[in-house]
Amino acid sequence: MKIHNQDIESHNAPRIAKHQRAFQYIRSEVPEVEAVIERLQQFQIAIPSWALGTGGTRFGRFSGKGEPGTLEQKIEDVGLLHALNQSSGAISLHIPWDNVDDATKVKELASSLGLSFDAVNSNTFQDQDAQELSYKFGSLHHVDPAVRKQAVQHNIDVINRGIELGSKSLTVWLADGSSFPGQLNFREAFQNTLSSLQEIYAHLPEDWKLFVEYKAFEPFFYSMTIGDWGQSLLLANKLGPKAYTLVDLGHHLPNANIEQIVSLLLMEGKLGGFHFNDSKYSDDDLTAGSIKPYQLFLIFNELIDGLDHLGWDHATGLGWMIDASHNMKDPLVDLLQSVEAIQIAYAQALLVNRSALKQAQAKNDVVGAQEILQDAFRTDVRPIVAEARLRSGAALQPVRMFNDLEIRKRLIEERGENTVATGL
Ligand SMILES: [Mn+2]
Repeated sequence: MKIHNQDIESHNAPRIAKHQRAFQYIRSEVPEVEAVIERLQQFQIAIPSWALGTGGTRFGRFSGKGEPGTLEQKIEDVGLLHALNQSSGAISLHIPWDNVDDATKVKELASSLGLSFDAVNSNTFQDQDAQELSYKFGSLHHVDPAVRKQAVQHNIDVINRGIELGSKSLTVWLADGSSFPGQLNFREAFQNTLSSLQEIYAHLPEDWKLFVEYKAFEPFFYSMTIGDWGQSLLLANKLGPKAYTLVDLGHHLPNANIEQIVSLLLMEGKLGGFHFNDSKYSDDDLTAGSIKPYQLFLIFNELIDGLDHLGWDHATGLGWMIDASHNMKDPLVDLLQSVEAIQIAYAQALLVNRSALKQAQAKNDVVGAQEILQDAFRTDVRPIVAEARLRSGAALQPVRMFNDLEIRKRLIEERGENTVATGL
């Protein structure tokens, strides 16, 4: 199915007067509102292809209906999100879950929906049917050079696929680690990983980036070979200028100060990619902003400060992506909620009075500094975010429009009840 401009207009028309009242008020309160709207319109958040179907847990998967069964249908789903919010203008593919048979056709479909291809993701955390050697004991860090070679070749194949699609980055997340003391020699595992990544790095085109993602635990419980930002940064520094650390919000131990990590990675010019989700305990992969919205705001506060310090563009300086798993809600609705939560946190962080904050810090004015941050966080910026959507030709209330148009019902009619999206 497709959403037409006329659908958007019919949704917006009865809501416009109420929106204008709310927007007029916030405009009178926030002098920089036009600059914030412009930033919001430019800010696009990539949607991962694996988040469009129902995710499972270790205990089961309760499949949704009308899931996208093919890559084309996944692209169409992201097209629906983008039509509703005009802020989801990119899709991130996962190889081999997404089989690209005809790159030209796939590219044409994406661009007809206003979408580009974000980072491509390799997968050496599962064994595939036709695969010769197993990744049970790891991939790029494996003790057997033949397994490492196979995993390196897979990443090179993914880069080549990405080149055909117009991607500009490769994300490597490794499930390499150990579950019992003594299982691994840490130093050798790290050095094997480094030399494997060096081979992959050598195949990166000039204008590409390599994102090294880390994760504190899972699937292994004693050690992860790239377990934290220090290990990722060490690899990125040794690899060279095209390699960066990728921060996934769910990949830290509980209560880690992620905003400080972000700040220091940007200080080094080594933060490259960002995965949004939220969690109560660890890698819960919940809707962005659903559990700790203040943390999300504080992270954006540091992202903006760091990006501005480097002179990097907010929209293009980092690869922004949602990395979540939806096993309770309709995945498309969950993604709409995540995008909106990210935009709200970003808009609030744009409102922080940075010169006043600097002055407060210079005077050790602890109360003043806290007040400045909380004043921005407690500003209801939803009418600003809605105005940005309105000006971009999107829906004033994307979730409401999704429900009113009965989009899921129509997708089930098109695709049937039993389609299952590839992924976890
Ligand atoms: Mn991730």
